[in-house]
Amino acid sequence: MSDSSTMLDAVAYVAEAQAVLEAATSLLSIDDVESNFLGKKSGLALAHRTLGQLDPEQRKTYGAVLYGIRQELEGLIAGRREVVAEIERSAALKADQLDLTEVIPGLVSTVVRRGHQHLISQTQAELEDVFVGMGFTVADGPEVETDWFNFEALNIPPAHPARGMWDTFYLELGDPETVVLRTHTSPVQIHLMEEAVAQNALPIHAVMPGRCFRRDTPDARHLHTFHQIEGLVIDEAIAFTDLAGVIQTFTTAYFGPDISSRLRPAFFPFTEPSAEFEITCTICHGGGCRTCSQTGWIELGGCGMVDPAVLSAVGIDPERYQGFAFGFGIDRCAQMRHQIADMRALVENDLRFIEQF
Ligand code: FA5
Repeated sequence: MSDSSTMLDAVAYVAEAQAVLEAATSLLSIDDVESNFLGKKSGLALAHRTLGQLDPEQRKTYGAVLYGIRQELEGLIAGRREVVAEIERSAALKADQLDLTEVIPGLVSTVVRRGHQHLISQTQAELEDVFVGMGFTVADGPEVETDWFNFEALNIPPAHPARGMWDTFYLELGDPETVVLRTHTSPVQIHLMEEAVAQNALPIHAVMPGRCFRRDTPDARHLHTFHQIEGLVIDEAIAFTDLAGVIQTFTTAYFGPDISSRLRPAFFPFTEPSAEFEITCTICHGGGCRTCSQTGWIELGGCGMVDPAVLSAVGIDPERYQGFAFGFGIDRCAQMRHQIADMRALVENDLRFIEQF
């Protein structure tokens, strides 16, 4: 083959390969282009096979041309491979993408609902906040008490008629001590005073919230398991006016300035003088209703000056120290603040009620 017209047209061959390459959009089709233009059966391979028929000078020149074509095509093919590989990789990534905002069938109705603290816990926390704001600390005490803490140390000896004020759950644990579910938070006063005496840590300004138990028949204002917040101040030169001032400040802070309150003389064996603390019934605004037994008033708690006999029983000198104490119903406070006509709603676990607060 000495006729140059039968020789491969390098420019046309490369141009054709280039056009086909540009149309190739997958790595597989680039493999085909490679095989068609550089493979054993390609025009380039055929041209190679004719080299032997050329004279040495032509062979050298034509050989260089064929080598040039191969070099150029290999470069073009490698470049196109990189481009197409990148396109294929992005397409694969896109196809694998997980749209987390998509609604997964079957989970559509599973709405995760958030709970919140029960109204009684919220109320306890708010009452604690009010008293902490007035300089009180918060203390805790046991729910199961000996007769001594729940009654005797509070000036209520066995068989004293005042025991009838509290219908008590007795635990049958046998002698030597009578054990009860505490009927009020007042026994925590005794624990605090004993600790303060032992640690020489008087004065005391503390509130003590917690659960109490009585064999009361549940009604609009009573539960058998309820909550009180006890208050105790033991210091020098304490007078009844200090107690009245604390109660007035508490009432305004918790119920707002518009609520009417009053102290009525009462009897508690552990305070002297004693009083009951009442506010206008928020259900009927004083007009009289079933909740307040038509009186227009709701009793929130008892209070008074700590009886010197109680101070002596725990080893505090009543000549030097005086004090006042109070005990309010937490459930009652919640009931009046949120105008709940029947206290039993607080423990019936009706979600429609619970979700209101
Ligand atoms: C006492 O329990 C005295 N320990 C209070 C006290 C403390 C007086 C310190 C003096 C000094 P009383 O039994 O009245 O008192 O109860 C106080 C408050 O607890 C009541 O006014 C009421 O708000 C709440 N309470 C009493 N019994 C129940 C009950 N069964 N259910 C819901 N709340 C109750």
